[in-house]
Amino acid sequence: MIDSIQRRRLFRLQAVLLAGFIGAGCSGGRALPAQAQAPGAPTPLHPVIPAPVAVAMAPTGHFEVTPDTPILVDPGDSEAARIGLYLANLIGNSLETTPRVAPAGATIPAGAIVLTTHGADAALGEEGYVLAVTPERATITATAPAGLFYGVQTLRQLMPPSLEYTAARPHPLPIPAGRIEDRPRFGWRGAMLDVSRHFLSAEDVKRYIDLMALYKMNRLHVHLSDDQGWRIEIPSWPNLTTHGGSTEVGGGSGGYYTREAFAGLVRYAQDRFITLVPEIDVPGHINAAMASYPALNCDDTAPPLYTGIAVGFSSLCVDKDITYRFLEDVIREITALATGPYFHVGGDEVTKLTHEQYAQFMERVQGIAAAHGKQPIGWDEIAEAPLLPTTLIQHWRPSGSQEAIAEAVAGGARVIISPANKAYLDMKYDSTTVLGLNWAGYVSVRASYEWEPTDQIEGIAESSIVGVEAPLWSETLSTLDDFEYMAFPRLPGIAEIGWSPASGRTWDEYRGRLGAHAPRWVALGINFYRAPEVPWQGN
Ligand code: TNX
Repeated sequence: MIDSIQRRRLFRLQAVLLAGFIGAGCSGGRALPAQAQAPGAPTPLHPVIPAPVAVAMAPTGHFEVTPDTPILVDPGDSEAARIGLYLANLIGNSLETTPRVAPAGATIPAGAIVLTTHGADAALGEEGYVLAVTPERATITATAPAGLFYGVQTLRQLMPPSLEYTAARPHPLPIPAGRIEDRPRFGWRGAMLDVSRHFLSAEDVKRYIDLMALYKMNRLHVHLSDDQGWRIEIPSWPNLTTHGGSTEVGGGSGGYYTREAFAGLVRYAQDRFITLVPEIDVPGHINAAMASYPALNCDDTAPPLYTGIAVGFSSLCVDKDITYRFLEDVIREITALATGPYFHVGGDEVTKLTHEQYAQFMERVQGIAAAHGKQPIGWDEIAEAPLLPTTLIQHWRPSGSQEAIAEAVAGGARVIISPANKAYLDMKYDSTTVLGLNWAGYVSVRASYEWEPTDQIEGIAESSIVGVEAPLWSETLSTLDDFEYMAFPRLPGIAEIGWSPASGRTWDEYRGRLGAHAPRWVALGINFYRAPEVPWQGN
């Protein structure tokens, strides 16, 4: 619990230091070392995205990471040791040797990087951290492993972008001296991958997870089924994948995750403090399953597989018992693997049912998710059905369901904010973008950054918002390169909206920081869109 004294302390620090990092000619702030600036771009005082709550860079001085720099962790803290190793492996890319991770002794020697929970202020919460860098040492202090991990991501962004090259090329690794105190605004900082319209391999999803982690995102929602493909093995209903997973938009060969591969994704994400949120979209968007089992259809006739991009044409047969046995099996088998607290039941774009049929069905499917110990989530149409007290509503239609959402919120429901005209990464940047769709309009990098979660639903209080999410639908995306091109540079902006304080966020300041990430993305091999509105740095 954060007591009021701690809260006041944190706010005082915020007020003082926020003014320091955002105000242009602030005292104590300093420009980053020699990096070319595009004309007209404000010089970023630091490159960190999402912007931390409070940054005070020292006017001079830095800590130099060398092959002899140890990473010291609290004795017996195995999570801190694991995070230390993650940092050591990153640094190891850039040095000839990987730094050693060791338990800290009673006195901390000069020249160390330290990860510790000792003396951490409870007001930081589980995800907050303090990073203090002096010429003698770099110390990350947090109350919990997630905070240490996020402190490591900030430290990483303060090191040269060349850190990210995986082939060893020894070079200096200075970290500018200063102090950062940070904690997230929202607990849900999500991204969604549509692996149904086009399948992404587990390796590709892991890559996306790694990129999310760099920006302190903590929820990966995976859209595992839709009309065009069923992507997760369900042993009690094997045709779902052998038939329903055998194609994708455009007629390619599709694919699916075996149980082992899916469990591997859950673990990989969890190791990076990202909770995997599985979605099985029902009762619509379900042609792949109906094509796999005639019995799921009201007329007992399986439709053909579908490889187009229309929506709204399929629905489960809500009057049949087998429909609910199917859901029970699917949800049981998936929740046995997805160990996080959520299960997304979809519920969007249903045109084949009456309102009563839809409402009854959504009530029942929420009950099945809850019976497996999961908090149900539904796209915003679900607000028109009876809700369980735990159900989260995922807002997506810029002007849809507003009244129903407001009413549900008045009744205590909480909302994930992902407005299609701002947070949908599959919207084209502008009329020249070859990939993507534009039904919600063009979404420039600026438009995807310059909005407030609390302004999306009339009258909603911040306390009713769990956070934000950036969905990436894949009707038009077939390779990881395509996914990256749409996500970068917009994904980090959504991460910042989810993490950073609303006050002080401006496009003009942000675009300078964003531009500073280009060399890092080049080093990481990200296929990003060099939007002309951003002053990209370096090569
Ligand atoms: C709407 S967002 C859909 C998806 C499409 C997406 C394309 C939502 C809940 N439904 O089925 O893929 O638009 O942007």
